[in-house]
Amino acid sequence: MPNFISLLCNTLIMKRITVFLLLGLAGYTIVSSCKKVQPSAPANEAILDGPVEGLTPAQNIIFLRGDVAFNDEIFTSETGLGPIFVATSCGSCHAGDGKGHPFSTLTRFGQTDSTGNKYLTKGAPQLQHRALPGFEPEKLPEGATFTRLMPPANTGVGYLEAVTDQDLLAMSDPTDADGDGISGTVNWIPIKNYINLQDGAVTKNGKCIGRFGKKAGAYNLMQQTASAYNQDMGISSLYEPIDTYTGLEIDPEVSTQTLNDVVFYLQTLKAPIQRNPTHPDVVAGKQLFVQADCAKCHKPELKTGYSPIAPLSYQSFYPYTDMLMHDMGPGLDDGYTEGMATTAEWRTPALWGLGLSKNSQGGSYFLLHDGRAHSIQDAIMLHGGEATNSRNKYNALPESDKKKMLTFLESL
Ligand code: HEC
Ligand code: HEC
Ligand SMILES: [Ca+2]
Ligand SMILES: [Ca+2]
Ligand SMILES: [Ca+2]
Repeated sequence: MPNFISLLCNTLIMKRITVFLLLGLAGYTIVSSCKKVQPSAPANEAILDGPVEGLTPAQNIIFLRGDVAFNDEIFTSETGLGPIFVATSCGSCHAGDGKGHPFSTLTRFGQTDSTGNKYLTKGAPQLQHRALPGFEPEKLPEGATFTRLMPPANTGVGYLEAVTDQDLLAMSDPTDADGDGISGTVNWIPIKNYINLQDGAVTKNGKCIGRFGKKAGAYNLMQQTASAYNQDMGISSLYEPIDTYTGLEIDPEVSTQTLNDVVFYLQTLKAPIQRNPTHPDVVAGKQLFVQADCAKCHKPELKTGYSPIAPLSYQSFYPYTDMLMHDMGPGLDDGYTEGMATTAEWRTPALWGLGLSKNSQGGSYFLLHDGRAHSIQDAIMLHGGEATNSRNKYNALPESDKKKMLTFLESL
């Protein structure tokens, strides 16, 4: 066992060094804390990556394989990259499994008419702005609306995947029946043939409930992963076999085994751990957060249903999201639709890990879907639409209470 832990710690150290070289900050402290605590687990609440507790030794090995594929495998033309692409590895956008940086955003474009996204023949929805030598990268077509998406953190996504459809539907209130001005909805997306629907999944006219991505456009982590390989790196798989350049089906450039390993890795990434949860300002700040109706969308506690991975099965966890889409008003409307999601609708992001997010963002915050908010307070003040009342409640607080709420949010 100690051998395994030092292997794990070494892997983490290697990865930290990559992040360190990449963004310059935070990496070193984490590397040194990892050294200090060897051979026991690395300083858990200061970092976002690392597995959930309770995996079997065999599962830990799959986790490590997935970790290497996610963070260390950099694609080249020899291994199938492109010919058009956005980035060369998952980890280059999701460094240390934390949020991305403005350098690693991706662009989606095109507005909808009666035929769907009217720029589909021009490469919509995702822009591949890089290309191998000899190939033409894509350009934004004139007149197309577009959005720049900041890579989200990936920690704890296995818990979010294991929430039941019934629970999501129970939280949604599409017609605002309770009259509180908040009407979270689910995004119904077409069922892909390779998607394993969860036990008791709710479907409607060949559609299932999306839950990953900024507009809840992907059903589960396999769909998110297979489409990221395909759309972000130009890597085909058994599940997403279409070459993004020619539009033709090609042989897999990544194995199904690797897809499974990466999905398992994502599923078993631990949930971020709150720091200083009992500090009086944190406790008071959480109360203010609830009083300002933030918790109506950023739900503090959710539960998982059955999961074949024992540590994820029937668990309470604390993500601060309802995983539903909300109309956030004209300020956050960027004219881009996705599935049933309208231009101003965004899925409530989880707030767990918020205080740690700047560590992977070069020391500054880049919040909201496109990273436009440079502090937690800026992010709150840009809430509109269904969150207008809640924002106004925050804004009406005395400075000392605002500070307590921000201290609470930083602790997440
Ligand atoms: C070019 C940068 C980039 C690359 C490369 C990339 N991602 Fe992402 N990732 C994003 C962005 C941006 C989003 C939000 C996408 C959306 O809204 O649909 C995202 C979303 C996700 C999510 C959903 C998280 C959530 O909370 O909804 C997962 C999981 C994920 N990526 C995994 C991967 C994996 C696995 C790979 C490699 C196969 C990968 N990503 C490669 C940028 C990237
Ligand atoms: C109506 C639902 C709703 C309410 C109420 C709400 N939020 Fe949000 N919140 C969202 C959505 C949706 C986003 C993402 C918007 C985007 O990306 O453009 C968001 C984003 C955020 C972010 C940025 C997170 C990130 O990772 O980028 C923070 C911080 C935040 N909210 C805090 C709060 C606080 C504090 C309150 C109460 C004052 C609050 N929210 C009330 C739905 C809501
Ligand atoms: Ca390819
Ligand atoms: Ca494209
Ligand atoms: Ca309501």
